Amino acid sequence: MRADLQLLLYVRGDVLTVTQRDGDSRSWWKDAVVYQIYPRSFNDSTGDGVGDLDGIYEKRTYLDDLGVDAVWLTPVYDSPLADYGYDIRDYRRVLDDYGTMDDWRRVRDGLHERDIRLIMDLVVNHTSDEHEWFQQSRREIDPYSDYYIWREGDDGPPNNWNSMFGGSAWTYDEVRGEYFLHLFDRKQPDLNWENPKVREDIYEMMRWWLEKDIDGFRMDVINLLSKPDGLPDGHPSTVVTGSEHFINGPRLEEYLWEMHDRVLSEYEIVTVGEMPGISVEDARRYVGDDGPLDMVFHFEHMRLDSGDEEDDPWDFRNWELTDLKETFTRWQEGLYPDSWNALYLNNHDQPRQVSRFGDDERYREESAKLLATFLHTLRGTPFIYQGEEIGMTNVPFEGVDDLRDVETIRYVERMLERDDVDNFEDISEAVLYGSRDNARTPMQWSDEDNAGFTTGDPWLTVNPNYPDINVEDARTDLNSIWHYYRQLIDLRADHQVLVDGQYQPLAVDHPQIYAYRRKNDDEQVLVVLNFSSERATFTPAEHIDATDAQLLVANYDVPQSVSLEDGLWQPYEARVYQLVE
Ligand code: TEU
Repeated sequence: MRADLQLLLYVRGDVLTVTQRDGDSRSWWKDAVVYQIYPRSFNDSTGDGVGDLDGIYEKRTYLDDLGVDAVWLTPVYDSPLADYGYDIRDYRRVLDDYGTMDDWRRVRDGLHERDIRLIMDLVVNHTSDEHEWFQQSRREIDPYSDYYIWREGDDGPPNNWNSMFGGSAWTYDEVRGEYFLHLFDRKQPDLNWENPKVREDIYEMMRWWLEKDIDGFRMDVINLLSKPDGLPDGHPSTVVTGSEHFINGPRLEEYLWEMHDRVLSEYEIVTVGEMPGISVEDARRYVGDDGPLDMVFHFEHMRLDSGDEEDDPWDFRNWELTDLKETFTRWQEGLYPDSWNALYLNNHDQPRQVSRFGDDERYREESAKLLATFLHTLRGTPFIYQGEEIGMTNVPFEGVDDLRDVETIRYVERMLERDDVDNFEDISEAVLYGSRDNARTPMQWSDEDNAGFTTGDPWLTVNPNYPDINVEDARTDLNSIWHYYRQLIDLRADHQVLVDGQYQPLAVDHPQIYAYRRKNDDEQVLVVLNFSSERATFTPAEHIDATDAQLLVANYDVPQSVSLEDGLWQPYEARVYQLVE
């Protein structure tokens, strides 16, 4: 809906409030909790083993019951599925596997009727090589000849850039007799944003969706759009060679402002930029009250467990709590007060959060709740990834045949070419930990066959732990992770300080406890999280006066009378207190 038609008029008693996007510090998306749906694995309504739009429609009440305010739908567009939808063949069509545009409209309306907004994925750094533009471009048919980044290369690829999925970022196209750039898979050629016609076509496509009354865009790798003149070689020792040139490239800010002025500013929507490799300083230029976009997904906490091996992106090590604190603190402080964080601990590209930052065995329930407490008590907008609300875990895939994700498969292929790797077993530990497929196995609805996701053969194996971890059980058990998420969503709605209060870290050097205070003019809240499987001691009194603190939420059964001064914290214990001044 056009912003100028949508000056929202609320009549509350005799008070008339007018809210508008610009200059409105209380935008809806700041108060929102967003739920991310990976449609292929959410719910299959037809029995073909693949999730679909009708499947999402069937679960609209589920989303409402959980209490989320918006859904981010990862790509449902027509695609040959080389990267499961991040390779778009037709921007204005949904994938046949998922249904029709009418099914999409039903999902939208089903959500809107329940006051749940719909955020669509915008993938405009690249298209599929099966997109009509690329098909014309490789044949040098105008106006599409320069829609992609083509270069001659008699002696091999035009520069040393790597793809984010490993290997050269260039592939030779027999039809055109030139190389094209692809920062992701070879089936995902990068669009040439230097070409004003490309930009105009993209803006038109965005308007087409916005006129369908969607509520926002999550913008895929939006900080990779601009590539520098001359495409200079990258420093060979960077993790992804060339990334210093294509991350936040020279014209990025200009493109984002153009997109803002020509399209986004016309609508009452939210925009979330996914920005790999972004620093907090750079993020401030792109998101916030004075930036072209509203909020940012950064990746710094996703790298805390990365090892030092430059030629192995999945060289993992243990992450340290002090690093986690340092990273979150830098982003919490760095985006205060004018910019806004998109908060997440996992998504469709990352391992399951309870397996990565918690303990997915002995303390699965406790640590899943602790992570949930963390997510909902930071400044920013929490994003819940499907299955997180029941504590879904990483998956014991049995071999390469179980895997579907292009990044994982390319990684396995590359590693097997190395002399020091003989077979899959040599790298299975890293793959089982890091593969994106961990997050993509079907949603576990019940203990029925295939976790109630499908009556057919699921496209990706179901995690064998579904008889114990599923929505049906979680909803029956009032102490479950699911009910805890509901509680946290309500808590955030009731305490404005949790949304936008200032963040102040406490006890920064404590090796087990992550504690912080949130504060605004009216309220103060104390959050204490024991991020370890051992008991811990921590007395807030050393830092703040907690004498009359009121317990708001806890993941252990603690009586209200337990004094904070006892200072003893159980494994993965999380408590949130309201401080009385
Ligand atoms: O992801 C961007 C991205 O940086 C990923 O490559 C991520 O770092 C990696 O997968 C971690 O293992 C976005 C989408 O979310 C992802 O699904 C797509 O594959 C990618 O862009 C290309 O569109």
